Amino acid sequence: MKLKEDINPLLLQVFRSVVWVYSVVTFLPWYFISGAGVNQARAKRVKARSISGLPAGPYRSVNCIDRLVLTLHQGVDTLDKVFEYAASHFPNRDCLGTRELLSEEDEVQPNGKVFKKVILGQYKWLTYEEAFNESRFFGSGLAALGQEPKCNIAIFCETRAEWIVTAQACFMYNFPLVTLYSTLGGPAIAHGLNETEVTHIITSKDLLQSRLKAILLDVPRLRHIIIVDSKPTNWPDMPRGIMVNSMAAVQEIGAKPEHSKVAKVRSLPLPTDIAVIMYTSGSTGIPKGVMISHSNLIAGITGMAERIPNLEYNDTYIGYLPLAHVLELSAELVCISHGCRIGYSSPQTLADQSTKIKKGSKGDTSMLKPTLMAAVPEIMDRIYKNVMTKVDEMSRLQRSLFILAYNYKMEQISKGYGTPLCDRLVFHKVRSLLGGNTRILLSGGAPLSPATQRFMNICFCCPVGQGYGLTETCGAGTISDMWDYSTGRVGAPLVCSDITLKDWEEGGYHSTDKPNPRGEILIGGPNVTMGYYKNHTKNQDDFFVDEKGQRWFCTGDIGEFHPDGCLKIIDRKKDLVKLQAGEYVSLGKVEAVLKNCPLIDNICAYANSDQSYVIGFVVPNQKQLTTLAVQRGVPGSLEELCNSTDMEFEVLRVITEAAIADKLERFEIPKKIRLSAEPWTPETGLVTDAFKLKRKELKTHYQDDIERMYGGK
Ligand SMILES: *[C@@H]1O[C@H](CO)[C@@H](O)[C@H](O)[C@H]1NC(C)=O
Ligand SMILES: *[C@@H]1O[C@H](CO)[C@@H](O)[C@H](O)[C@H]1NC(C)=O
Ligand SMILES: *[C@@H]1O[C@H](CO)[C@@H](O)[C@H](O)[C@H]1NC(C)=O
Ligand SMILES: *[C@@H]1O[C@H](CO)[C@@H](O)[C@H](O)[C@H]1NC(C)=O
Ligand SMILES: *[C@@H]1O[C@H](CO)[C@@H](O)[C@H](O)[C@H]1NC(C)=O
Ligand SMILES: CC(=O)N[C@H]1CO[C@H](CO)[C@@H](O)[C@@H]1O
Repeated sequence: MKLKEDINPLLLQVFRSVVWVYSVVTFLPWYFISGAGVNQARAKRVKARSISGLPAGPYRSVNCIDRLVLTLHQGVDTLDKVFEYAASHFPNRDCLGTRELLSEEDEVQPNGKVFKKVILGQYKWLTYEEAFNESRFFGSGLAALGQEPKCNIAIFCETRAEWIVTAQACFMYNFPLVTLYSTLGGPAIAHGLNETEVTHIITSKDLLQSRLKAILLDVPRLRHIIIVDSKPTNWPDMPRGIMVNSMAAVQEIGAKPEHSKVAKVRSLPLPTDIAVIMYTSGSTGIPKGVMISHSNLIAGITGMAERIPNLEYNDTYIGYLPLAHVLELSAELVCISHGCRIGYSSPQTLADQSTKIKKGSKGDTSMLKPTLMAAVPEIMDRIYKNVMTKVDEMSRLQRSLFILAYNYKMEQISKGYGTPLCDRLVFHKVRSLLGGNTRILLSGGAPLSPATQRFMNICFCCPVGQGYGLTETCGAGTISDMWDYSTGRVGAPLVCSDITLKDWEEGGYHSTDKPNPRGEILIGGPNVTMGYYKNHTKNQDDFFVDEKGQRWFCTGDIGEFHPDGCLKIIDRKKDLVKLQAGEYVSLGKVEAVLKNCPLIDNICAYANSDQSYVIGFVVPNQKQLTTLAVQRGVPGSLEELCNSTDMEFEVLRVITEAAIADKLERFEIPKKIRLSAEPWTPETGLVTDAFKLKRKELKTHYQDDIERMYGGK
């Protein structure tokens, strides 16, 4: 996708000449130094092959065609050994970093709302040895408080250094760690804590007060609450004698000689023991706990690490996604296994412009200058839209230059070339948004739109990898090759997993399809988890063991394998609806196409099988909608615009044009829509933490509108 703009022909001429002269002068030496030819070959090479020779697979990475790779370092087969390995190899290197809070203030906005703003100081680091000791003492302290090996323990906490210290303590002492997202609803959290029968929970002061306190009565077995960020204080109003301790106090207990002696005889975990029970919100129903063993996680991080070239102890990773998400947990464990630094952050303090950072002070990326970063598409989309707004505000000349450079670089990238001049002059400023040192960006959790992926690739001057994996497969599945500049694909299988396509008759996907084999994605290998906690029925539906003893998970996603062994996600089984006239509509496909439309921030397509057409709920892009309204002479606030039938008609017209241009079938195009002024966030309960649509909740939320759009009202 190109950025479009009427550009002054003279300027175009000047730009072309400058670039031409520069290219001629530098091309030959540069071609040999940068190895553009090699880059191109590397991008196009075959990355995975079907090991059976059949189009359905199993497909396996060419880097491990004989057998899957299970461990990172010889003999390191449990997570406590991974940390021990790192602590003995990199004892004095920085491990976990947290910024000091210098001051905090409430800032009143012009509209009367109050925002909390913070000024943060330098990163303060724990070395590997210090972090290891802290974990050891914390584990032995928990044991002294009555926590038994192989009995579950819960963590309900924001992403921060103490989270990883806790996790490592639990790995060492073989306490299976139950993780819960902080955005899950009260009943879902109570369900998880009650189902896993935990007696101890690690949390933060904030979450205890705002979320946990209200549900304590529904978790009858809970006895101990450990707060990571509080001085030892009294918590008088706890029900039925629940004990509250600070993490520091528990570590002090654990450091006492009589307790650390117990530590010597701790029961060591086996590779098959459960390391984590991870509750995933899922897009339907109650959350499910996925049982992940030590060997699962180790296979997963082995696969992930293989896709990050030159991963070294001198890399810096910025941790800010929820650690209760398998992508973030695996990424941080990968970093620890290689001795990298992890600096902690949060979505509200990430950049200088972030909402909680006081104007004029530095955001976390500026301070940390990370080299590695993971992101979910939602965050990348936000950056994309921010930068584009900035570009719109530039002077005409600056804007034209930016767009010229952008389109020029896109052309060069697709040929395997770099554009050092444009990088230095034009994209330098955008790149500094993330600190200026990023060498790899990894996106996972949901599909990243090709436009955003290309944009990040061009503006941040580093490869943008896309991964595909689920909690059930321990995050492992595929990650795209860093040299691969194509978009819209999720890459080849990791070295720890095999991927097979299974025919799906109703959806019309077969491994014999031309030009590429298609079908439901099954992921197999040592990374595939032990299944759902206490749900035998669902385990039998979703998991199976093949005749060779390999375990498989049926993902419900539909994929297609390209000739170079890369996978493209094209559909989802659950999202298929049969219309009244018998046509099948894939809601996911319709949404994926329409989301590329700049007017649309988010869309949920909906169809009833007893109706003949598709409808949609749309979150329009505020800026674009306002512009469109001005053009059409429709007055009103954002909410009024969203309620106006005139605007509904206008947006529908734009959507229909985009859909036809992208070759959707006539019956796939929404015939009616409902515009929503409120964006969908995990807090509204309409999308999951990974920003996947929760169709059931959306349906309930828009019930009245559905009836109206289908002519009931
Ligand atoms: C960590 O603990 C070991 C053994 O208790 C001790 O020798 C070492 O000095 C400690 N290291 C740090 C950095 O506190
Ligand atoms: C907690 O779990 C027990 C069974 O383990 C069940 O009987 C009880 O209803 C559950 N309580 C809540 C509040 O979910
Ligand atoms: C880390 O060190 C290696 C060599 O030791 C070097 O090639 C690499 O560029 C360094 N990476 C960073 C991010 O500084
Ligand atoms: C098992 O999972 C299925 C599907 O999500 C759900 O309907 C059922 O209630 C679950 N059973 C238990 C015991 O949690
Ligand atoms: C827009 O419509 C919604 C739902 O129909 C209603 O609750 C809201 O008050 C309306 N807002 C305006 C500004 O008309
Ligand atoms: C839980 C699980 O599936 N574990 C398997 C992991 O892989 C090894 C080797 O393939 C198997 O022996 C385990 O049973």
